[in-house]
Amino acid sequence: MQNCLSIPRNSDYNIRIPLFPLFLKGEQGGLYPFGGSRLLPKTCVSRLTYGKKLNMAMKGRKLDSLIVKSACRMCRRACGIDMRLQDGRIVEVKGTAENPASTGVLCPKGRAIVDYINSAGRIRHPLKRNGDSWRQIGWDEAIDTIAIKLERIKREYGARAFAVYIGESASQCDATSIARRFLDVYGSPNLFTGGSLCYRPIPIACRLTFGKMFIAEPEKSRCIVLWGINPYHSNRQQTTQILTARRAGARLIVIDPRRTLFARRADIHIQPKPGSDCLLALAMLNVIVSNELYDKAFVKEWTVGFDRLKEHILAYTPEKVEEATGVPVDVIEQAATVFDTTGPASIIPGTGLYHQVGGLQNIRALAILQAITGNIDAAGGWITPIELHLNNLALPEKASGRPLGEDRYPLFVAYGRRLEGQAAVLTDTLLTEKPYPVKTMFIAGGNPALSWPDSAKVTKALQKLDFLAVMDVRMTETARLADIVLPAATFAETTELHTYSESAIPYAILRKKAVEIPECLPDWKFWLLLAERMGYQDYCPWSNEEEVIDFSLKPSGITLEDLKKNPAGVFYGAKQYGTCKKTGFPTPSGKVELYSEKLAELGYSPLPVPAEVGLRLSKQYPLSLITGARHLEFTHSQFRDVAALRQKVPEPVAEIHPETARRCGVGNQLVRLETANGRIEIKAKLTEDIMPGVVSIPFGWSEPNTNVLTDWQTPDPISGLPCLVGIPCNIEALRDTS
Ligand SMILES: Nc1nc2c(c(=O)[nH]1)N[C@H]1C(S)=C(S)[C@@H](COP(=O)(O)OP(=O)(O)OC[C@H]3O[C@@H](n4cnc5c(=O)[nH]c(N)nc54)[C@H](O)[C@@H]3O)O[C@H]1N2
Ligand SMILES: Nc1nc2c(c(=O)[nH]1)N[C@H]1C(S)=C(S)[C@@H](COP(=O)(O)OP(=O)(O)OC[C@H]3O[C@@H](n4cnc5c(=O)[nH]c(N)nc54)[C@H](O)[C@@H]3O)O[C@H]1N2
Ligand code: SF4
Ligand SMILES: [Mo]
Repeated sequence: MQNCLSIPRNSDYNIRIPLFPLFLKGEQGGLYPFGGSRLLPKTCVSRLTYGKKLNMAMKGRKLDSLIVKSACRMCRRACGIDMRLQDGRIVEVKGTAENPASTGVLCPKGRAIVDYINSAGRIRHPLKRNGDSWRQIGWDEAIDTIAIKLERIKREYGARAFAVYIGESASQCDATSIARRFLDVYGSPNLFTGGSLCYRPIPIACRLTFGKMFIAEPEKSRCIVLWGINPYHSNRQQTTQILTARRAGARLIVIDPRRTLFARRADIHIQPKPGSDCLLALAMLNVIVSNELYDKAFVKEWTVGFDRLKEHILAYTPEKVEEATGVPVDVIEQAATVFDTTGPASIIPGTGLYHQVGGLQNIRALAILQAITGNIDAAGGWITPIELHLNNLALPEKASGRPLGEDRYPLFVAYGRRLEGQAAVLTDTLLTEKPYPVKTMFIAGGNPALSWPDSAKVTKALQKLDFLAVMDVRMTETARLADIVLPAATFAETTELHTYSESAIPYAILRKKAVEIPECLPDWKFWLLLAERMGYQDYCPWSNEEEVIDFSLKPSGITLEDLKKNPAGVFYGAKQYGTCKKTGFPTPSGKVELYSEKLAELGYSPLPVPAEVGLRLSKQYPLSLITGARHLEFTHSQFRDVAALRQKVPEPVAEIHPETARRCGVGNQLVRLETANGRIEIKAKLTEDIMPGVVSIPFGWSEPNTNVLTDWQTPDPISGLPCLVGIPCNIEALRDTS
């Protein structure tokens, strides 16, 4: 391991950022800076000793410009932040210049942290349902009530009748593994996370193909393909990397039915019909293979199943997929050739791809594209994320049996270090009590009443529970259904460990407690309190966050002290290229598995095939609906109550091409949008930035709630992720609001 406390000498991370910040016009208007204005310093050792200063502040001493260096958690990117404290309050937040992932830049959400922390909507006390209203209670009573319920449920129905869902937000702060530990002791296998709807097809497809995870390294690519992803809104750090590569001359291909900001600046913008991407990828493979453009040496030495792949893709010529994808033959040929001949190249896939029926096969197709062009385990292609080796807070033994969903989605359930349920089956289980009753749930860091497909059904299912406890920072649509609501601390009110393993930067930082709201507790604290009340303290031996972090860090080679001494974070390793070519790929064959025996064994197609229900428009529902386009200003259902952000995006709109609008008889006005699952009313916005025949709506708004229109009945058959794009719909005019 490298010396972890300074930037490696041959620094990959010492990226020169342009002197003048680059401004981009946002898709919803407004100018946002991208890129900092400085050279990253050689060392991350900060001038401030965090612990000492914070202790002084906590003792109430006035410190005029106390800066706490931490990492933002308004989304999962963890940009470095300098929080300025005055009189025990955060008064200003700026980007940390020396953070290598964010280089001193914050997005609008990060710049609104002060408003978020202090927002009027914060829950500040535990609440207990009292008919239609809430009664303020103390933590003792809340924990007591939950403990008594859990004891009774276990007696009457068995421990597996208790399920826990940890959504995207709390999964970023280790609440998942502490909850796992609690469930192990209690005896229930039914832990679910946001992974049920998010991202997981990518690591699963990588593991099937390469035996392990790979991620793109766009900053060193000569050709970047943004496929079903819109990083300008969803990943600010990646945006900077792409722009850096672009400035150095990288080619850019965007594959998206919408003309996103990057699409406008791309060399090639392909607009496939939603849900047709697998066909498109197979046709690109066809062009590359039939023109013998692939990396012959790599294919020969490092792959298995190439002959079968070759035979399989014969049927998918550009001519044959032209109609189904809507992409002209010459465009497919051009994209395939540019991708293949402009190495190193990296495809970055997003929700537009894995929120399809067939999402996992889509990612497999892209993994194969990367592999046969030799863009695996190589700089600027897909590279190995450098994980920090940490202790898992969950108990090591698999104590509590098989979770729900294992029979249908075995690859999903078995993906992690511990088994995890697939929530795709949970709503039905709650309603039907099959295969067995689940009577009690605890939900933290997620808002499934709004973020899971088929909201009407989810709401009914959550209402049917004997008991529901929700922990959140604000009163959400899900919390409103609960019997007990617990006030969560935000990331500025607790200390937690963050590592940047997803961003190819081997960097770790402590998110730090800067302020305190007396009754708002961090998630880990809730689990420890509950464990203590239930007599499980021997299994949960920690009493504060530092002990928890210390335990996690034990095998890593860095210590809590290192992190405290370096409040802007530390490097813990160096990027690696070409290691698999030395040691072999960790698959059964030791090679890249273009043909997957594992998929064949489980009864799935061993080579990527398009989903049968991919394109299923009808006379009744002639348009294709894509849901979920991210707003730069919000994270899923959060921050609509933060005024500075809401001002920028006051309301949701349905994007529709003027030609389609004309055909449907609608203008810029209120419309009714309907799918087989439900209908909503929303304002239409006519724009040429979307392909004809497609309607795009965001999600996370309570009014209208997009997930009234979606369902979890036809998920991806391998991963269980819901289909949230390419949904047949129709649109009709309501009254005129223009
Ligand atoms: N600001 C902000 N950032 C976020 C989040 C947030 O809520 N807000 N959420 C975070 C999370 S958890 C996630 S999962 C990521 C998601 O990040 P992204 O994947 O970037 O999410 P989207 O903005 O929905 O971008 C998906 C793109 O796919 C396109 N698309 C839709 N259907 C299809 C299709 O059939 N084929 C193709 N090729 N493209 C299609 C859409 O037009 C859209 O531009 O963002 C993360 N970052
Ligand atoms: N139609 C449609 N539906 C989708 C998607 C889509 O594209 N289209 N995307 C899907 C995807 S990719 C995802 S990831 C999910 C996201 O869905 P969710 O995981 O439900 O995400 P959020 O709405 O951000 O809910 C997070 C909640 O956690 C709370 N919170 C924040 N910090 C903390 C904390 O430290 N502790 C606790 N206890 N709570 C905290 C927030 O206030 C918020 O209420 O939605 C999915 N649903
Ligand atoms: S991208 Fe924005 S919200 Fe996400 S961590 Fe960075 S500053 Fe915070
Ligand atoms: Mo997600």
